[in-house]
Amino acid sequence: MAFPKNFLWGGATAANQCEGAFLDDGKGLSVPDMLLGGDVNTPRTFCPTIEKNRFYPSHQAIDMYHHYKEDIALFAEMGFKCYRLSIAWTRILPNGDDDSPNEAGLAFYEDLFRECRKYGIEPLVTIDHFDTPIALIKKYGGWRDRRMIDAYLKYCRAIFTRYKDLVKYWITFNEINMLLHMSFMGAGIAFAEGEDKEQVKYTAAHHELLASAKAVKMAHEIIPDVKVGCMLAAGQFYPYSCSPADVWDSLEKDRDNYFFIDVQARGEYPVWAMKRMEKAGLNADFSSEDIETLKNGTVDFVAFSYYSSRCTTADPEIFAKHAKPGNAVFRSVVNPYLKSSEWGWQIDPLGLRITANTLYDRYQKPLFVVENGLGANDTVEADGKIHDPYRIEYLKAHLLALRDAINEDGIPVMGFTAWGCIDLVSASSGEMKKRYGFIYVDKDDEGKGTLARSRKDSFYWYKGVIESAGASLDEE
Ligand code: BGP
Repeated sequence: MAFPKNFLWGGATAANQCEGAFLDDGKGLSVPDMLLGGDVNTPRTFCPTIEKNRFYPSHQAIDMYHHYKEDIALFAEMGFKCYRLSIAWTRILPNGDDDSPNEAGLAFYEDLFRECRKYGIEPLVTIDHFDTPIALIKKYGGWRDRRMIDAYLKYCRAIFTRYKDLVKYWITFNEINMLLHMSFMGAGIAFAEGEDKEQVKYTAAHHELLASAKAVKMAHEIIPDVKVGCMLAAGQFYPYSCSPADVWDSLEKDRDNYFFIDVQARGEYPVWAMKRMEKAGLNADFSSEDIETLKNGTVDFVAFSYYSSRCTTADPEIFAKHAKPGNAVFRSVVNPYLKSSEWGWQIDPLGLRITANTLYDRYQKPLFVVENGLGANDTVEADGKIHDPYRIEYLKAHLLALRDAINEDGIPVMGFTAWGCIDLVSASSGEMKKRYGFIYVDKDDEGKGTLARSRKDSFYWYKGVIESAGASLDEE
């Protein structure tokens, strides 16, 4: 059984994880430029000034800034119909809110989009992928300040106007719900001592939701036939047991994340969120104008990343006993029914079908799987080959589950872009060795390597999947 005819098969990357060239052609600094590397147990640390002799993984990354033609040619060889990438806000507006955009930055992406189109590859562009400009953090303290909305819209206007004939698919914020879990990476927010964190987070969330709604409206005014989506870091919370308290706990944890998409897809805050905020004494600084803005800026599709399901319990003792080790972003307990990756991410293909069904039941908008994949250590053999059956196995199982969601459950899914289709810097750990790619990049965690690209076994496998519209998944 095949996937739909116009299914957008492809891969996904983010500017700060692959481009490098962090100061070239007038680019300004953004959050990832100041992050040092970590590892599976150690979160990345922010370094407020750039210091010599320290290694910043994103400064060179895989230098896609200078390799994009070669990389897009490889994507085309695999048969990509779509390439999800992000624009670096500070290549366009180096200070985040400059009055006129930086022509060199605009020209870079224009060339890149033309290169995609040359091969019939549809660009899908994330406007802000964990990329808050440092200048705006200094000026406003990140998204806690309402003036961020105008800065973001200035940036949107510049890119919508310039690329209106080249880009028809957009996502306003990468994994918007990450703001609650990684506030600095997600929204440029550092907390002062004793500050009410919840108040700051929900204020920032309100600002991002308004910015997103206004951007959706603006895109529809400027770009003919445009489709604009929101994006969730998805993965259903399962109750650790069938105790009602665990079920309630999982429902509440899911709501924390769905909250954002509830607003972006339906145009209003859900009742439970209003109640919860009222009880917590949180003030979202609503005006009737805000209410109108949210109503008029609902998205055309719901995009999501899916790596794993999550698991939770209301019992603090059980939680402590089974808590996931490492620096997991979502606090979760280990699900005893699932295996884990080398980085402790649990592998649950059926969870993708469950998540897709839940999202569609909730929103009735077309879905787009814009990230999925396995981060793993790869070995280059003496003959230069890279055998990665584990990656193929992971992706195959997830694509089969997605195909069931489409063909068995009837859910409209626009496409699938595998995360890190070319090896890149890990967002959570800054490592290179946590590789997701079909294309191997010769670069290590100390920054050494030739940057040469080579095809892994999964490269040929994915090419076959796309060529057969998914029919090859039925082969042994
Ligand atoms: C998502 C981010 C990506 C990406 C991916 C994998 O949260 O949108 O930027 O990196 O996760 O995570 P990691 O790189 O930490 O393995």
